[in-house]
Amino acid sequence: MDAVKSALRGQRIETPSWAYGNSGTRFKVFAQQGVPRDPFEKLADAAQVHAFTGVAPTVALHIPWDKVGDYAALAAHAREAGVEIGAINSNVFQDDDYKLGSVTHPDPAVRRKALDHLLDCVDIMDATGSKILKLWFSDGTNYPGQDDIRARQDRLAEALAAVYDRLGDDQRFLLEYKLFEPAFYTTDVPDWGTAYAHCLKLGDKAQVVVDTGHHAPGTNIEFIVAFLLREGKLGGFDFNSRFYADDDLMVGAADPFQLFRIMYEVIAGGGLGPHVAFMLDQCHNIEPKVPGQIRSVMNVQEATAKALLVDRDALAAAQSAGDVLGANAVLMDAYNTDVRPLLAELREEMGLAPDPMAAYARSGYFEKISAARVGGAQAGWGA
Ligand code: PSV
Ligand code: MN
Repeated sequence: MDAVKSALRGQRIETPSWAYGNSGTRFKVFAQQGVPRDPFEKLADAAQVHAFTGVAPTVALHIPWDKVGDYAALAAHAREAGVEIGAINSNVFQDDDYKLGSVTHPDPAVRRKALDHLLDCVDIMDATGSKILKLWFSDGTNYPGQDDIRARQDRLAEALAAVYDRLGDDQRFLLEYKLFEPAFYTTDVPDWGTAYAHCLKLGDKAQVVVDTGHHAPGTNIEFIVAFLLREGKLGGFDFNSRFYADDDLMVGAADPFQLFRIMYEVIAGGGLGPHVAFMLDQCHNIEPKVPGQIRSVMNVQEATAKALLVDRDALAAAQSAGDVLGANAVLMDAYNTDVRPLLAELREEMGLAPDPMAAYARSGYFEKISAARVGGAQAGWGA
């Protein structure tokens, strides 16, 4: 039990700055009370999630949504609030120039513009101390014949190599794949295999990030996790939950069993450590933001705790004996364990309240920001 607790105490879960702003769907973005007006206020909210959970000490930025004049000052502000800047997420999907793609666009001038943005993001990493650049490209085509599939791969490879060469020794990039959307016919990085192949060519500082919402229904994500970890190419996760496509719901909400299976593979593959970044990429359309993040962090902790409880010796014995039902029972025993008392105890040992949701509600923070953050433009997904 001590080993389980120590692993849970050391776990780090990164929250995304964009989760604290208003969000919605293409149909409606819903405004909420107390929403941050700038990146500084987003960091203040993220610091609350860390204060109540004790395991969310870093915050991912999205550029240009979190553009500021002085990134060193932003990093200093984060530290004062009790958190640090985590991954820098590039954004080459919201400019009119990118209608036909960014780094894979047929026009070299647009490709140059996109690459310059990615290189700027590395400058921001230098200024903030961030070690991870997250690359997701909306690039693809909508119609057969629209562009040359192979040429687009060449352009992608060229851009990735240029970014790779710019990285410092202790920096890395994580390439994110997504099955479809916004392109519908071809996507230039549609799956883990494509991301893996590009990263493999480049070297150790290029790894794959698994966004749990970016697969076809029924995909065995834990297999992908096991494979990438074995190859040293699992750089991190964008955790969220989905019922249909890229729903961006709270991680573990739709399918906690899947999250458990993923965490089991992470642990079995030795991935529960700083070399795999556990990031949340989700938006809270209808639920309040800070508690939404706290709940997600707790969901990841619960799945991790259950996965840590798997009796690995009993499992290995059942597996080597060909005991199909016995092996499955070992896994299910761990999954069916109520780990909430264990986590409550751990939090008390860490000097935290046993129930972070209740403690946050009692803290009065929401009432405070609702009263203080009046006027100005609320931050939102895409702004
Ligand atoms: C794309 O769907 C994505 O998962 C990428 O990580 C983006 O940066 C993020 O969503 C924006 O929420
Ligand atoms: Mn993502």
